[in-house]
Amino acid sequence: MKCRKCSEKAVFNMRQHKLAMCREHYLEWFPQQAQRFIEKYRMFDPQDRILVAVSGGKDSLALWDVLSRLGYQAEGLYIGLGIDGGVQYSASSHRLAAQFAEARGLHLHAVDVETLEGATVPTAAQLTRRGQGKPCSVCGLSKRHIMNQAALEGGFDVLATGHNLDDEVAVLFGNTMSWSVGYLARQSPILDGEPGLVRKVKPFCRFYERETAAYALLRGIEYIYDECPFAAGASSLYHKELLNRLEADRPGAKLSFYLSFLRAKEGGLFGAEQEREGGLLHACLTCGQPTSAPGQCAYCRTWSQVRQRAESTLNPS
Ligand code: Q46
Ligand code: ZN
Ligand code: ZN
Repeated sequence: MKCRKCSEKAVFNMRQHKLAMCREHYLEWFPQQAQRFIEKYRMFDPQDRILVAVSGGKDSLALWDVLSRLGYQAEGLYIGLGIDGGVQYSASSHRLAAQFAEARGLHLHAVDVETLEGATVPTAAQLTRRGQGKPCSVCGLSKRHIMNQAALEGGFDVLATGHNLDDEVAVLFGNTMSWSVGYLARQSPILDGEPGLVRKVKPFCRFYERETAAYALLRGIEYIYDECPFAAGASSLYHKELLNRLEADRPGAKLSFYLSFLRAKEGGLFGAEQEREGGLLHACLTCGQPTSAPGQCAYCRTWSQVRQRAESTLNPS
């Protein structure tokens, strides 16, 4: 197969776009596409300061690489969750993110959850029994809170995450299966900021996972191959498997599902009211971040419960 642009041997074929390219042209095409998406969804401008949430995986490192190549002012944020899982997941991903930043002279901010709150995410999940011992619920809420706080405190205009099309479509499919209208209404390439909440964007939301993986590989980016050990058995992985089968039979099915959804939303499918994050918001009494829960936000409530439980385990009365 030949490259569409130069007739050299193609190294990567995208059936869904009927497009094959050589290494050089793929590495040129990919950031150009990202720039198109950034402009199309009005994500940010060159003068904006961007905080990229970096997990050490291929998507977030590829995103940071692309934004830097495009000339954006992008700094990274790594959140240490304290997950080992027999593969030193957090330690390895932190090392790879730091190595990536150092090699390119980029600035990586790091927040360690255990240093901040006194316990790792898996310990917190055990102590609170939130999510039946699976740390994903404590993990998700902690990441959202810390990302928002770091972006606001650092004076960033926007927080960018590396979610790709496969991620977005799996979430869309899951939320459609359960008709979670509130979540569907807020699923978007951009979520506007409001007082106390930073603007969030997903510049890779139209790239297939294998496209971001090919980019990372061809750019020689070293990233963590292991999934988080707690991801096993997640329904999103099952949905991804189903959707991969659909895509294999009908190339382009995922992209068209996602784009049709965005078009329907633009057409007013959910109405303006539901697009606000979490209904009526007020400031959390402890941290000041906006929350719809009475009194404290879920993050502060969860972590104060963790501290209480840890204390009563250490000093049983
Ligand atoms: S939520 Fe769950 Fe992920 Fe946190 S504990 Fe791992 S799998 S990292 S996106
Ligand atoms: Zn070429
Ligand atoms: Zn709070």
